[in-house]
Amino acid sequence: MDRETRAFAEQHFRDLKGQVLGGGGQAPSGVAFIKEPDTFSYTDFVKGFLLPNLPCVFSSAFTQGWGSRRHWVTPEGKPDFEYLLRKYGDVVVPVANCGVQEYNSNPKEHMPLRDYISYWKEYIQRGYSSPRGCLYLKDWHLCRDASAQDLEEVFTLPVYFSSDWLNEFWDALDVDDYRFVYAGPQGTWSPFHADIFRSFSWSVNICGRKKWLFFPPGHEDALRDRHGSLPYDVTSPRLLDASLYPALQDSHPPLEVTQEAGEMVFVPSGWHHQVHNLEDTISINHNWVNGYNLANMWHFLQQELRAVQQEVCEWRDSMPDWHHHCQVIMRACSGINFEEFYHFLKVIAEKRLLVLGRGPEGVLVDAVGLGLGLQQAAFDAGRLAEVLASVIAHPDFQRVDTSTFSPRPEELLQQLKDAVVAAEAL
Ligand SMILES: O=C(O)CCC(=O)C(=O)O
Ligand SMILES: [Fe+2]
Repeated sequence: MDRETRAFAEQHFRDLKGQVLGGGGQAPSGVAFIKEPDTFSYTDFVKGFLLPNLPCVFSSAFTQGWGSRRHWVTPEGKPDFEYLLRKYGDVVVPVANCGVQEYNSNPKEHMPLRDYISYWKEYIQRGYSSPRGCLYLKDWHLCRDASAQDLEEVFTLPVYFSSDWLNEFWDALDVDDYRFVYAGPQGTWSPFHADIFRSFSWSVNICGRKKWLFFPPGHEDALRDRHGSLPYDVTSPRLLDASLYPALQDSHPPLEVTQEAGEMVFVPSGWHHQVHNLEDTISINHNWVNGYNLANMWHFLQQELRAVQQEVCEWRDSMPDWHHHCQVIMRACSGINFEEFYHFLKVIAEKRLLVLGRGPEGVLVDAVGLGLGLQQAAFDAGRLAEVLASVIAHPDFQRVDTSTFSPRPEELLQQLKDAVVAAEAL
């Protein structure tokens, strides 16, 4: 990030006055297609897509050099099953059954990739059907199963997506990540959803094609049924039944995108989407959060807590540690609670403080191994300070026992504020 981009982004957030990135309201008439890597800078991405929170598609020229595009694909553009078997046949992968709805997703089982590929080959031979149903390999954490050297061969993180705090945090803890491979025959699909924690995502087709149906934030509300639930499949004819979906006449058609082989889709924060594989397809998908959508994540966590509190409100007066239980339930349902969110902010903030504290020479040494420039660190510190201030002011965070936290949240906030002031001159 350069100085000018930082100034532009900081002004954008000042103008928002604490509101989250939108992209809602009037739907754009189409999704931009970016052709030329040489003429599209990080600043162009920030101004055109990250800040306005709008989707876009990058041409296959952006992923030209990726090893997976050479090795995982046959000359005919099909998945190279033999290569994948040799390389990853024994790895156990998660597989969802697209034909079975369990709440708003599909039941998952685990099997060695070898077995999934046997299934896939047989599915093709039988003319794209199987008594086992339509199985989709989803959320395979390849980065956990392959060596770093191997991964260098697979893909290169595009600069546009390089500020990725979710994976930075989980890598620091060494427990999880949000980097996935999806693979499945024509007809596999992902039900209607918005991404975890209102993260951004990016998705590259290594081979095959996907159809994306996008709804800007808020537009999903017109698709709710009479109980307020979101549909599982927005293409279902059930949605035309006005007694089931009373607001449907107010809905807008989705923005439709066909993603070709090698192309990269940017999914903005809080946009609901549904995705269909139009051919046998393998993709790499990452979820990511950074200074641009951090406030969206925090906003989402507050909504999640309110939903839990509403759900269990009848025990509020009779249960002494009701608030604590709400946090426990929230963690079970959403994967994170307020305490863990603070921990996330802390881990990310401390690295920025280290870089900023060291000054320009420190960045050259970069012993934190972040490749984090001063302008990026300064921007991040500003975003962290804004959201941390809001966390500290939240009554439910004030109920969390922070006495053992190091540093204490107020201390961390002060450090961030000091760093932001010191970084103004950078
Ligand atoms: O490719 C798919 O099936 C789903 C991808 C997705 O939802 C995402 O990348 O956010
Ligand atoms: Fe998604």
